[in-house]
Amino acid sequence: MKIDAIYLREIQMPLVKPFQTSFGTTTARRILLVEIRTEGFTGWGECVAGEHPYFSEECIDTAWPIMLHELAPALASADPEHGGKCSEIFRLVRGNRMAKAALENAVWDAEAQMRRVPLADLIGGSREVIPCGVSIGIQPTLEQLLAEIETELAAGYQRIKLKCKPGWDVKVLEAVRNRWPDILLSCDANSAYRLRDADHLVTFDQFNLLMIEQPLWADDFYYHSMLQKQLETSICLDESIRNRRDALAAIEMESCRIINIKNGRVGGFSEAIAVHNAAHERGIPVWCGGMLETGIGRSHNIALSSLENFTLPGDVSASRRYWKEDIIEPEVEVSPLGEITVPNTPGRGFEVRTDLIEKLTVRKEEIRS
Ligand code: OSB
Ligand code: MG
Repeated sequence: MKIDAIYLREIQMPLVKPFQTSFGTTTARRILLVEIRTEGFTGWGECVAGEHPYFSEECIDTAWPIMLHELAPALASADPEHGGKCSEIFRLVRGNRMAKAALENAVWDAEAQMRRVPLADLIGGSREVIPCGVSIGIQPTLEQLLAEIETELAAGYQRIKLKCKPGWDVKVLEAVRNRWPDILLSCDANSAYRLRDADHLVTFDQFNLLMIEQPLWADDFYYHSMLQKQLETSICLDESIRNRRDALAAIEMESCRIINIKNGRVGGFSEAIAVHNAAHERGIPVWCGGMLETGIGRSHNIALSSLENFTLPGDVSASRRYWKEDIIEPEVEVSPLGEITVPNTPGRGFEVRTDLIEKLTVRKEEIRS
């Protein structure tokens, strides 16, 4: 494809309600969007890096210059044949996977439009609907958490994931399990524990959790494998899995029994598909994680979740849980069965609301070949 121009922009959007994890609270998102103009089509990508480098080393203020000075110029002069070529084009830039993913995914988005196929089909997806869960942040009180869970279950969501940390874990899980003995329930620590907490984490086994996500260090497989030996509950790795080789190492070492795949965390669709395939071949189920995305990232997550081995409900949920007004049309909706329908129209399957994006834009750059 001949790339005419790449636009980078930052938009700012307040969340409907604050989202608290073990590493902090987010009340408004600063989001870096990519727009690639090519042969009459416009591909969109979203950089999922956070406002701070807390989830990973990347944040929006590191992704911006890397994209502006390194990745976007390389891409604009390379005219890639398809999305799968991007990793080669970005080869010299080490790391910065969220920045790379935003550009690569915009190429896949444009390519799907050009070929007149749904993005899900282009990446090899087969599901018509995807099962959805929700990730619920740490709340000011237990009562507020229970009310929130009640709302999400009534909306149909198939799995409840609770953010946890020392001091917001056993008592909370106990109260939730007592109230809802049969729901699919999991927790996500975002690296809040240490191996010395193993005896404490073993007590989570009594709550029949689907998984405990990323209990230990973000860069670790070894100690997770030691912890997994002590737990009945399956460990799911999120932060630790950066690419296919990491997935293979984690599976081989039995550091986890489930993998969370995030497009941004692994560097885009190509590597996400590679992680998916590696896990699939080894009988390890995967699900699609979320990073408080706008509709653009969300539409890409929906396409990714259509791959066969995404058997567990993901964190891909309705636009209205995050935004008063999303930047796509229609907004992402979840059925009363807790499912999202994978679009069957060419491209990402959602229109981008460019007028609204223009209003939300706080900075913008153009890159030409
Ligand atoms: O660890 O999955 C995570 C949000 C921001 C950073 C990390 C994570 C999350 C979530 C929210 O859990 C998922 C979502 O609803 O988008
Ligand atoms: Mg997580």
